[in-house]
Amino acid sequence: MKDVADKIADVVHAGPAGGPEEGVPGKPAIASPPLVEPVHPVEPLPPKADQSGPETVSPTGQPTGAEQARMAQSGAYLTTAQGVRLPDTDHSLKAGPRGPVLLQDHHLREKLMHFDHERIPERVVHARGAAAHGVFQSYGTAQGVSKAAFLAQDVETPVFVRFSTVLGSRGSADTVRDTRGFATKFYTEEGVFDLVGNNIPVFFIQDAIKFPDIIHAGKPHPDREIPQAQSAHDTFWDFVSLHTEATHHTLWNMSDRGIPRSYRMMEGFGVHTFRLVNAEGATTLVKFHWKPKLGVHSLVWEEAQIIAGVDPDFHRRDLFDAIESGAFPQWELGIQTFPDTADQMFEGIDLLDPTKIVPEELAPVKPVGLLTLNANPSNFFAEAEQVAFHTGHLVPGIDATDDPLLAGRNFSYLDTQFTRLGGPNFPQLPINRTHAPVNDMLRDGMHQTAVHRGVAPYKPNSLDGGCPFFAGADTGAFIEVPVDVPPGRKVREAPASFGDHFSQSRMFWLSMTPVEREHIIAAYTFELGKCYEQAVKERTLAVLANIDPELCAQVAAGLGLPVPAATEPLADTRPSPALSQVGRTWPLDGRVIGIVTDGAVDMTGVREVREAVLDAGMVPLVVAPAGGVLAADGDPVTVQRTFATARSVEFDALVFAGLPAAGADAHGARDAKAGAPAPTVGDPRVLALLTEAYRHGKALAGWGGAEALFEAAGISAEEPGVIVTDDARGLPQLLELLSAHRVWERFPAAM
Ligand code: HDD
Repeated sequence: MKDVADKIADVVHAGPAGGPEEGVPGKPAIASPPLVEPVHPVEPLPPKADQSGPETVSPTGQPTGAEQARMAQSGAYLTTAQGVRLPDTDHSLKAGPRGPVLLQDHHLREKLMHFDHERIPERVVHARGAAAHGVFQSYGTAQGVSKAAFLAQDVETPVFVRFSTVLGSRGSADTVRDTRGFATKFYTEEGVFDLVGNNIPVFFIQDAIKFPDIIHAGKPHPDREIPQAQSAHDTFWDFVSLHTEATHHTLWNMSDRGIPRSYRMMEGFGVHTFRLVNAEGATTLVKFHWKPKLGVHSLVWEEAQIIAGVDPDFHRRDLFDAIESGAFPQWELGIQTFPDTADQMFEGIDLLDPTKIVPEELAPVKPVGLLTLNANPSNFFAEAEQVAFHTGHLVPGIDATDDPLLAGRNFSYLDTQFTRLGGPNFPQLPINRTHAPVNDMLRDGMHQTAVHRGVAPYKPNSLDGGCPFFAGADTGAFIEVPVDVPPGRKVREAPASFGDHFSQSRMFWLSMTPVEREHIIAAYTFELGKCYEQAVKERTLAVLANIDPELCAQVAAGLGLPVPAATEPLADTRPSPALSQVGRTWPLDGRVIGIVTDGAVDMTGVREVREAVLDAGMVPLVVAPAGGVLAADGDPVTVQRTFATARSVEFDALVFAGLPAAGADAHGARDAKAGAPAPTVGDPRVLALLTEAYRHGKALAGWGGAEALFEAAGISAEEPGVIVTDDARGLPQLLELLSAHRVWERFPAAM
């Protein structure tokens, strides 16, 4: 593990202060271009990346593999789109150096034309995201319930996963309070299967016809187009307080789940109930879960807000760095299974209602395979932007149910790609292309890149010898499972069971530990505190009264409003402990430890801590008064952050490594010789690091002047989560603290 963590330390930046190690390892240095191109360059060798193999063409006539790569980029000369070599791209063609630009400059025209059209519409929701390639290794444990080939024992399936926020635009911050998307494309041997889920197991609405309403309410106000990527505004709360089936999802958003620590530390849920079909044709209802190996962890709200400013790409960077360094994130895919009964209920829970979960205590999640993300996109646009997910992309053995939300999604995802990707041929884009042979009889259309053969793209035909042929009835997809459709009349109504909007909200609330409840109260108080409309706040309080009187009273107190009475009797429900994120311990891989040093006093101690952090599979970042390499006494230590560039939110714990005790030159005094800020405990930036980390429940350790520093910040060395030692030996205790994610005892002081 040390190697991996060591690499993360390098990738997680040399950072702005970086010394000689700056840059991303593994990436060759890019030499500055010569000012004058040689007149007769030797014929260039093929690009290094070119893995020339046999020229292959897919069944739809599209080039694949090396041929596909060659189409994107080949040769060493700059050319036009038509492949004509160019001697100059810096000057437009003019009638003399000071003369007018000539219309005949095709290169100018083509270059600007293409640039002018570089952008495509961003996704109408989930526009902001990050993605990675990986592999899914099945355990075979789902074989009894599904005949899907990728779920058979020990099958390896390539995957592409895109994580996202929902509300913000493409350039918005990662750490906003929002639901996160967790969409997985499995390139199975039987065709593409997309599991298009979220990090929250329920949804705001029960019927897809309400999707435009909830999204219009959550997006910025139509007049001012603010706020960006936020739910803390009137239109959102107006809608969810009037439309109480959104209560459960909203409560999850207001909990710590709305601000994940990392994409790597999020659960994922398929949300809907799906139907599995096994080789014998027997059916089972199922809910899909992704369980992260690193556990489920969150930011605290102040941290999330600060990060949105200091590193808006926090989650994107975290995913990229982890994968780049070899610390591949992993999730187990799990299933909860339920008998496929006529009423599609389980223990009184309506399985077709996407605002409901089935507690894991009632139906355990059985692991069926392991997802490992092991490669970053090589081109963000081509892959993360052009990937097109669809809940209707199903393979034999997995089928949809009559969940009305799912039915609408199956319609909507196909539709949205026409606008976003410009026509019906988006499945031909490399990232969307199935790894199974395609012979679909779909023809022509905008951006058709395949050169189809044959003369009879219809069935039945004799002119192409009847080709393509049908799959056997037991092997093909979209063979309808012969389940009964309940008799009824055409109505615009929901079943009575969909009318229960509060019982599971109460279950979620009761399942939270005290510190998680405090966070929820603080979140509602913050969000509603940002609203202007009194009626909206009051109506939301009335909703909260139906979840829990304490929750309602506390939020009302924060808003300075009276506490309304509940309009419904409180649900008699039991908690589901599996919903809480607090109380367990987790692996430490990839955690980031800041080692704050003055660069002089105890470099041996700094080295020891750094080594120990690496040994534990974590990432040490050395924070010093100025950048460069510290080599006072022996092996050099590279500085990754300076007092000017470090911010506490980047670290999971801080070690104050032998800083000198408070001295005469406190508060920004300067070391005359080095010209660097004096590294005393009085430096306000060090104090800010410490106090923020403390407020956010992070473990703190140190020796030397650390105790004095803690005292200066009003932190007693006796408090939980504070370790003061004589030298660098306090680390084992620190690791123990870290495995619980935060020093939970420190809340509610921190929010
Ligand atoms: Fe959706 C994107 C997840 C309901 C319509 N959705 C989108 C993405 C995720 C989800 C993860 C991003 C995919 C990507 O990374 O490209 N959506 C969900 C979940 C839902 C849900 C878990 C409820 C259980 N969605 C939902 C409904 C509708 C849509 C009810 C419309 C009726 N969703 C879309 C969309 C998007 C989309 C407009 C935007 C971009 C895209 O599809 O490709 O069609």
